[in-house]
Amino acid sequence: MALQDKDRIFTNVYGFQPWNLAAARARGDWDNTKALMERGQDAIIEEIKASGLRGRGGAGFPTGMKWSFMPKESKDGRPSFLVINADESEPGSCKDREIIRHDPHKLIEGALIAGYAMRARAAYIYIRGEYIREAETLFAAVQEAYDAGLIGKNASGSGYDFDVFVHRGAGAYICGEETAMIESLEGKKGQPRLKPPFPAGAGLYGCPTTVNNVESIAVAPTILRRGAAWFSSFGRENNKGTKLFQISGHVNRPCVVEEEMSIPFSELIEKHCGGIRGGKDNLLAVIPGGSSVPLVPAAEIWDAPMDFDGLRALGSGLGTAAVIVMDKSTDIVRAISRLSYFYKHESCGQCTPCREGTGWMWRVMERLRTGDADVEEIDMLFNVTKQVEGHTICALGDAAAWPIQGLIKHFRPEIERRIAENARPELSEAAE
Ligand code: L3W
Ligand code: SF4
Repeated sequence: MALQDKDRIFTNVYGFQPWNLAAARARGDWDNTKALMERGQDAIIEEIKASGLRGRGGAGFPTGMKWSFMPKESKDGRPSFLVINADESEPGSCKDREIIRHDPHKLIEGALIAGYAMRARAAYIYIRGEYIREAETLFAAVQEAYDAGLIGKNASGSGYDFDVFVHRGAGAYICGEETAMIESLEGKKGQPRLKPPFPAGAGLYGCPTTVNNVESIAVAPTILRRGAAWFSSFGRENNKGTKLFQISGHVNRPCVVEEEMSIPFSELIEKHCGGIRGGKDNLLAVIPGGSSVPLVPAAEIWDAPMDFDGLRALGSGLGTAAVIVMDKSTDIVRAISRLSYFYKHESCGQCTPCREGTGWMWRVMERLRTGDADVEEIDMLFNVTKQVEGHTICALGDAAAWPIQGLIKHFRPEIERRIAENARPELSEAAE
């Protein structure tokens, strides 16, 4: 059953009301935050664990468990930090933008509560450089929260001191990777670190740090107010809660919508997007989780539950729930080749399989696009993706490999057709 309005967390996601503090308070934000904090740090973490919330930035790591990795006692006087990932750069992903535009106080209140639970001294919100207006809103909302005594010294009257800093990125996709983000915050070139150590052990300035996505933090106050049982009543085992889906591409009404986790793809599209452009039979394929996950052909996606396990079972993933819909007018080889160019462009270059492999994969993809390749190169390209996947410091290498693997797995005949037509142009002329 689809989500009802009363069960939506982001009630201002379309900006029908102002984002400011007075309007946010009228929507229930900052309502006796002190009482939430008085439940105690461990109780807050247990409630988030019990809710089943999994990270909303792509990896789906259990949020409460991540918070529990943070030390309860400071070692050598080192502070702990919360870093909030607002570097939303995944092609197709635009949900964190809507939260910051229209509901920034949910994020700031969530930062305080999460930061308090993990005993952090401050939160750093790292926002992508291209989000200029959103950054202005965020700076203004943070200032409102300081002026009202909600954050800063004795935040919300809790006796806990907590600062929130907003830091603007400079347009590099890789700074969305958590350790590259930490490097960038420290003023260095944004390049991922080897893990372990994970940030909870050694993160920002070498101090214990948790990096969470905007949506993961912004839902926390509502989960605490309405209870873990309420949140976990949505979705199914291991895939709980509500989720912001972002549907772009060939649907009649692209949108961002909060829905129940595990909603079938068909219901998401028919109910909120006015259906596929040209009707269901015109659907070619879908990239269901942002460009870093493999595409799924129309026949397989239609009835699939939109959650971590349902999409993994199809060889893809939920990622950030950025659903890219492609109808039969799409040149699918060109589309994936364009994504290959994106990953080549965004590779930070510090590991060889990614630095060399992304360029190699893109060049072969371009030859497949034009049909100017040998048929053996399809398998060779697949082998190259396997040499890159799992052999790099961060997940960008995997992200560059998986879309190509999905293309070859599901659309090999289309690639072969192009090569054959290029070798014998009279075939395509005869077809015209
Ligand atoms: C302590 C352990 N902490 C894991 C933590 C880790 C991180 C989180 C998940 O990549 C994915 C990527 C993109 N002790 C731990 C531990 N952790 N084991 O858990 O870690 P991980 O490595 O599974 O994922 P990741 O490196 O954070 C994120 C994918 O997301 N993605 C898109 C991303 C784009 C955006 C955006 O634009 N907003 O987020 C789409 O699929 O490919 O696979 O915090 O420290 N033993
Ligand atoms: Fe940089 Fe690519 Fe290596 Fe990630 S996989 S660290 S982006 S070179």
